[in-house]
Amino acid sequence: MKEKITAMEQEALAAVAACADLKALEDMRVRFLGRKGLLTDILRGLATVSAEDRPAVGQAANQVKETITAVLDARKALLESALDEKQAVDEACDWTLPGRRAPLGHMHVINQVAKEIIDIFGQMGFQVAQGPDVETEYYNFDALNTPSDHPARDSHDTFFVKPGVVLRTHTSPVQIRVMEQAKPPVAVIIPGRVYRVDYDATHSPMFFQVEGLLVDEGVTFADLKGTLMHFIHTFFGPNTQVRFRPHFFPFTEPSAEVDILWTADDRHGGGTKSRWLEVLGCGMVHPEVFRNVNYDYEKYAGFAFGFGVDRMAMVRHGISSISHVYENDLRFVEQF
Ligand code: 2U9
Repeated sequence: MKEKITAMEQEALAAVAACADLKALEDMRVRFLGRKGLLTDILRGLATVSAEDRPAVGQAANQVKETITAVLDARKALLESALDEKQAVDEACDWTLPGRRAPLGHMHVINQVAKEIIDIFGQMGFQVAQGPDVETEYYNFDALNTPSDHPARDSHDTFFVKPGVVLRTHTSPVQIRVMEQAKPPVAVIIPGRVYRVDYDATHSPMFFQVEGLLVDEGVTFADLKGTLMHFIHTFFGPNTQVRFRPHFFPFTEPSAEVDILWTADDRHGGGTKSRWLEVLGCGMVHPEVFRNVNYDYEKYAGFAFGFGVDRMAMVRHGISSISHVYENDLRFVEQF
């Protein structure tokens, strides 16, 4: 009898441990402890045990009942907590929700406009050239016929890295480098960052410029005018009115500034207003500049021009403050 009880205990412990879910566990409870279960069978057989042995056998049977009840309860708690965990995970995630798309970036408005400008001049045969942002005073000023007492050289206008070395204030030093390397004909366009000690609604200490240079035999101011008119009419529209105003630059002679008649969008219903806006500077390359790069100024002539890409972008898109352009607030940047 006692052996039967021990065998059943062993069987029950193994069976309970193997239960993978609550249903299987309940089946085992019925099988071992139920009214028609194995333990009940054993207790019925108690009547055949001698009166002498009966207390010990009965006690063993009770002991086994307690043991099996305990392992059933423990197993039940374990299976229930695993179930809770799975349910919690299932509820925390709504697997039916649509996925979130990663935001896609795009070219910054300044790069968009710079690319557009480069493409227009590229169509006319200009090649892109580039050079260093940190320049010597020679390339930034001297070679460009800028007198040593010119106000632009002042530390109030130019960032000095150390004596004789500056952050370039225009991309013009690149044209000097190009002419040192190549003989005419030369037709280059130079996009790049430039730096000036200047900071207000329309000026940023760092901004983007595009400059151009064309040198060949027999180049005249008419070539300059035709090239820039074509650019302006392509960039701002074919009916844009243009005027050339005499100006002064140390590196060009004669020099001019170019204005366009700009009609702002009538966003506030107050009627449209047109006004002249300065958009670029230009001129015929100064003979002194040619002398500095060993170009024969009796044989060759050239024109040059320059403008701020930021300014072009601001006019085109009606941007009121240049700081918007460089703060990279996504609410602004995403509009273009
Ligand atoms: C060489 C010879 C001549 C480049 C030129 C301008 C006129 C000009 C300014 C416009 C607004 C720069 O962005 S801005 O501040 N530039 O007006 N730039 S002619 O002339 C050169 C360049 C290189 C060798």
